[in-house]
Amino acid sequence: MSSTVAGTGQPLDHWCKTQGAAPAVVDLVDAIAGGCAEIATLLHAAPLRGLTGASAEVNIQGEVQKHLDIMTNDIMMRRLKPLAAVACLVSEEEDHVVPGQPNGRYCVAFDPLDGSSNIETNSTIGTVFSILDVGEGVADEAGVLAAYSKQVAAGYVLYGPAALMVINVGDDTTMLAFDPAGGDFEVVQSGIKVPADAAEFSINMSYQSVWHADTARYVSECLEGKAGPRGKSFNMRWAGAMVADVHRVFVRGGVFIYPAMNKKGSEEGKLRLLYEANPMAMLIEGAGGMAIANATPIRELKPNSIHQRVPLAMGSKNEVALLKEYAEGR
Ligand code: AHM
Ligand code: MG
Repeated sequence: MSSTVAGTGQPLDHWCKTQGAAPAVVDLVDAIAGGCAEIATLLHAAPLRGLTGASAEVNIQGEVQKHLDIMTNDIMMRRLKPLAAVACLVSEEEDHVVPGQPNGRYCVAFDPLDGSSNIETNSTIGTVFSILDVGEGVADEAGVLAAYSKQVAAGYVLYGPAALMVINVGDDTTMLAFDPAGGDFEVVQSGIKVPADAAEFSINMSYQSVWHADTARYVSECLEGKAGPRGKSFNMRWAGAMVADVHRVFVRGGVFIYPAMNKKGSEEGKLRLLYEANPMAMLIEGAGGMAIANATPIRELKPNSIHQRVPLAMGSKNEVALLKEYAEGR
């Protein structure tokens, strides 16, 4: 008996409509999907075109940009900026809010290429996005930050052996796969549910010496296995790209952690609230999981800048609840 789940053939825009997304949001999602399809093609050709290395540019966060960081950002900007519904854009690769159209009402915040240190090893990378209803004509940082609770859609596209999209437009978290022949994403699994319990965690263990006590306690109890307080064995995985690590959580449960650390520059972890943590949090919550920054739900955090970093733990509800309990005692 095969455990393969075939696609339903339902295209992305049709699925968005069945979820009750506003027509303008469907248009935005469609444009994002088009951009991601273009990025998937670009990534396939990148080694042949000598595009897997670093550029001479550094972004506002002091990170050296890869050629592909810049090119994928250009693709998303080119696709989104002219759309009537776009009030403004926020990108990991842009220092400031980028204005869209005067009557646009939405801000699309995105990381065009997440996990870009995986580029040179030909490992999984992705694009992450969040759509905020900022109100007509809002194109400044204060306006974007004020709309933090008006998130109408979120998703990511993972460029692995297949290009997969996981998306939520206000209801179900659903997975779609890109069909290169048809040029569209089609539903492969709707209404994803992250199991409440799991026995797999994902954290970069090399930072152990600078973890806070609550993170160290959670991980060491997992490592103690059956004989320890958790009474079961845990597996560990770290892909080095959040999209890949969180995708695994959607497929088989688990917890993904990028914590606050006792290390200069990592006091608030690494991942950015607006275009990395928030979109993943909407997806995880839509699938019945939990997403926290220390002990606070990610989606309740009021951002103070567009590139703000947050500590992050997300995934199976009971695992994240335990991390929250430990963080409360910090
Ligand atoms: P990026 O957006 O610059 O690629 O950074 C984000 C990535 C995440 O995808 C991943 O989880 C993390 O950085 C890995 O960081 P580290 O190398 O510290 O483990
Ligand atoms: Mg990133």
